[in-house]
Amino acid sequence: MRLINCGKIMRLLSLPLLVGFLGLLFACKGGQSPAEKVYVPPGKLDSYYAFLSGGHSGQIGVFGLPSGRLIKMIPVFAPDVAIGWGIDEGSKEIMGGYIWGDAHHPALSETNGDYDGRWLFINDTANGRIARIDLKDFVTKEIITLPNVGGNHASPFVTPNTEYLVGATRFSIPVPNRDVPIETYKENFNGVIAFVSVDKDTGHMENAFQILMPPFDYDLADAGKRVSYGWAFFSCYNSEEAYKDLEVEASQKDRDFIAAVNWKAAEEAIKEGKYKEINGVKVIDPQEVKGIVYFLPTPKSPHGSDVTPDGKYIVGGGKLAAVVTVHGFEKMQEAIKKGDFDGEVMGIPILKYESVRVAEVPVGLGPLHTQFDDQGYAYTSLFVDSAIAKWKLGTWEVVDKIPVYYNIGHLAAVHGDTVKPRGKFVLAMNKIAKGRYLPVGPSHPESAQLIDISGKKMEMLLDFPTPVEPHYGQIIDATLIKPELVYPLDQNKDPYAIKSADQARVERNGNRVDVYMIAIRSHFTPNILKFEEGDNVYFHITNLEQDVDITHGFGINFSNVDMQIEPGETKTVKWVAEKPGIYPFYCTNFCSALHQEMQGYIEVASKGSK
Ligand SMILES: [Cu+2]
Repeated sequence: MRLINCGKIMRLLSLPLLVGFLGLLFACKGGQSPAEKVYVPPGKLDSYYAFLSGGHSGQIGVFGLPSGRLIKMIPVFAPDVAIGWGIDEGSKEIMGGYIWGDAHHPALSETNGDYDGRWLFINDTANGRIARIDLKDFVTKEIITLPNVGGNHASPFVTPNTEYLVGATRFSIPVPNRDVPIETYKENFNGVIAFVSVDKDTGHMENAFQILMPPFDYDLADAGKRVSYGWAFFSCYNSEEAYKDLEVEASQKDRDFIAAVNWKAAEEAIKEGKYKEINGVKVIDPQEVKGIVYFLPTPKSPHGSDVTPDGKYIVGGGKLAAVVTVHGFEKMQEAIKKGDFDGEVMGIPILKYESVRVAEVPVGLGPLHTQFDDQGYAYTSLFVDSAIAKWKLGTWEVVDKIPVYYNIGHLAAVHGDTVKPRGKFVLAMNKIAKGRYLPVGPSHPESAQLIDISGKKMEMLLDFPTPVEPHYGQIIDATLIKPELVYPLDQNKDPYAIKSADQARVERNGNRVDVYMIAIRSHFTPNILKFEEGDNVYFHITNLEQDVDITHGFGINFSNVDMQIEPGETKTVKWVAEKPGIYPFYCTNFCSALHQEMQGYIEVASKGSK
């Protein structure tokens, strides 16, 4: 008996002892366990927003950090039937006829080189576009096409006061595009570097100017900041100018380039009329206008082109190299002044490698992208090594390395590409997540890993799956974003808005029928509608609610019509009365205890029967 009692006591004691021991261990290590560092208790909010691109889903994922919780998918280039993105007339017009886009690089707007929480921009690599999302309501407001840009990849990185977003060609094409033999690639194809201006009050985007470039593949970019303000830096590969079998043919040379563009000088050239217009855009030809662009030789097929927070250095990540190359902005200026060139391509001087290079940092294999913290350290993703290297700016020594799982592409630190990085965390965006999550068939999710960078050694905290495909991310302090939680009804300026049930009505003009409808818990007015076969019906629905989170939906049976209408918002959707019959419609977004009763009927009479 005594023995059994003893065993029981030991077992009862062992768990608290173990917990106590582990607690002591973490306390000695400086406080919290990884779980505690990412735990956000029920009812509490995350401290950071992470915006991760959704790749060829054409969307953007909004995650909370440090928890890694997915909060929202923002539809941008692709339809979203829940919200009605691509279904209602307004969003259809913004999407411009395409139903897909390849969303790669989210870029937050900046003021004085730091994120200001106003807008989020993202490129479409496939169809040469940039979209603007307003962070007041996390809705895509505008999509602009960049003419002459074949595959807009190095985009839309912002200049320090969001004067411009940049764009650049990944797949060179003839400019203007025309039918020429592909074999005449070197003679007839061009890259283009594009600058899109952003209105500082409205965010409205316009094609400002472009620079004609050799037919290389332009990859990523970063704007100069502080001392290098007025410049932008674009990595490019395929300086071999190959048009087939790129895997081999575009990997021949030891060095490709980072193109340094003096956008202030380009602005002057435009003012002086030194451009020709191609497809409605002012295009500068560097063979005719000197001093706008220079090439910095960079090994080897560089991907990342990242400017340090002080603006003094440009870090090139040569994805087939074992080092990152650090160029000095000051050295570059001196070399330009001295004419320290090593030939030229298409009128663009190539600066001597030794004259611009400050350091080669042996970070490891396959360096892609570099971010920065608030302590003078840089963090470089290593695709081949599946790791992140931490290294010191100035001494150029590698001080730490952490494995990630695996094949990391990009990484994002908190305000990690601004003049004021916040440190805290770096997020690894990994391309392949074999076996990392519960299996769901052959298509695996991608994977993000959150790493604590506040200490001397990096510490892995958390894995979470991400939708297709987080090429690139931005992490911003949550206090800088203050979204509107309802649209004030009294400020609703939609031409089809109505502000009360008495204004609800049906107006007919030939076979066009306009229905002015309201939605409020838990009914639509009107909710019995009669049309004739062949009528084109435009439903203009205003959600009269002013309470937070009382969104209504509007879906019509036997059709492709569904959309959400937010409190205080008006949306228009077109529906064609194609076939006689009865068509129920209903609220698709749960709104109240009587949500199920929020419905109506449409009667369509056969043509000429009434
Ligand atoms: Cu409802």
